[in-house]
Amino acid sequence: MPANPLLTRSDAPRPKVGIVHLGPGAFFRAFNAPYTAEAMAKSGGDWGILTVSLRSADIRDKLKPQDCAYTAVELAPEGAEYTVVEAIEDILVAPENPGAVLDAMADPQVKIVSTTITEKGYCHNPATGELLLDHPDIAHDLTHSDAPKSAIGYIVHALNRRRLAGVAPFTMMPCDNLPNNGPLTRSVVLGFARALDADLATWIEANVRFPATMVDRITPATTQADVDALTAAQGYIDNACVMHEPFRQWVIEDDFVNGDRPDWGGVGAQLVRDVEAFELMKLRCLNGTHSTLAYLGYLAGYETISETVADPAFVNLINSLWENEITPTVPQPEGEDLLAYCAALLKRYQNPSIRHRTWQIAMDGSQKLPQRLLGTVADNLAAGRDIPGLALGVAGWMRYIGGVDEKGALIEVKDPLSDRLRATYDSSGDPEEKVVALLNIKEVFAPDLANNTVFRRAVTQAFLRLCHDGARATVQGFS
Ligand code: CS2
Repeated sequence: MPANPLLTRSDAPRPKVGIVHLGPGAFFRAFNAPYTAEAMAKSGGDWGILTVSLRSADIRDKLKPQDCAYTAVELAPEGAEYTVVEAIEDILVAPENPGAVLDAMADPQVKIVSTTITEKGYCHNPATGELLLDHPDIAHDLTHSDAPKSAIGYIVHALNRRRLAGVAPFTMMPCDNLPNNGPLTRSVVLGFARALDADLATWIEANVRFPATMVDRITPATTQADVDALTAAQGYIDNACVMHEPFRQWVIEDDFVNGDRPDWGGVGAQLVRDVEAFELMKLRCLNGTHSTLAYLGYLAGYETISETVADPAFVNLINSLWENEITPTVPQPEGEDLLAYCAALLKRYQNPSIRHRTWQIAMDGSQKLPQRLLGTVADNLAAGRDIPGLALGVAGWMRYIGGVDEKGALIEVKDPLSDRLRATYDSSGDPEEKVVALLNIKEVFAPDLANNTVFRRAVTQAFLRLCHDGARATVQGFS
């Protein structure tokens, strides 16, 4: 049998590059790039994307042989749909050629820089949102303007090049799951700029736009089995393919330098004045229950989200979370119905075609918990409401980062603070002491929350049940 050919790009006309996107991961290729490809197909414009990997050459090595074309595979319960996406014009690996990245970001033709760099990519304190000036990459980038390591370093040094060249700035559009991601990005960018050059900071403050966004599409990591299944279905090899659910929602604050942006609104994105209510809804209703299912589901022995919600006890837990602890803290965004939104979330989680690993969602919990669970906790405590489900989710994270599962097997805990978390867990004595020690980690728990007796007691009781009865029995006993 002849070997299957590699995916080849069509001979469609190539637009100029108008967007530099930092973070070429699966979510960007399942979400941002398809929206932009559709917007160009509908309304034209030079919105070709140059994407940049800040670390690894892996995705570059998969995309370049295909001339940056790839397949987005939509996995619905009833079957798969395949779309070849051709919005990426080129890809760079920043450590190989930082100058080329800075040149591209400083090019007047580039109007937007966007990011999917995960929560940890902003080099901020998750509990306070402040830039970590002592972060090794930030410290490096403040004295290496020609070869940054961090996204923030690239953004500020590129803006400085535009300022010095008399070129208008780009719009800085974050697309990560962070609360008020526009203002947060503005805060860390200005924090870096002020440490570098006061005049630059003043220029950025006056001229750069940081539109907030809410992004939503469940996109599990691509496996070799996914690549092989695509080859079997389509007859070509595509090592850069991505798998995603049918649902997508993009809410964008319509605030761009000179109004320059693709016609995303023409292909389903919502351009609004204020994204905050949509962000809160999504971060708390989706990501909050996602993380709760991830930690407790993993400990209960479930590999994926769909397997976890096949257990009625876990469905009971997240329904109780939505009804009693999450939606009471979420103002209903314009045009949304929160109860319908949560019911739709459960259907999305139950999609058997989406193999979204609990282990993948469990990553980087120290960067995720504040906006996914702890803000919700704080709002409930302030309103005098109990938080049994949220406390169980936090306790599940604490048990998970202990690094040993309920069968005694090691858990590969991926987190920027993993060493410190594990050391804190191991060096503290009995379960009550472990909870207190972990609550004292200020990058995750703001002191006033860590010292709240209602919260501390609820997390301790949940943690003790997890340690004594295990996750499955604890969730089954939840009411
Ligand atoms: C997930 C998110 O991995 C995770 O932390 O909770 O990636 C989630 O799938 C997306 O936010 C859905 O839009």
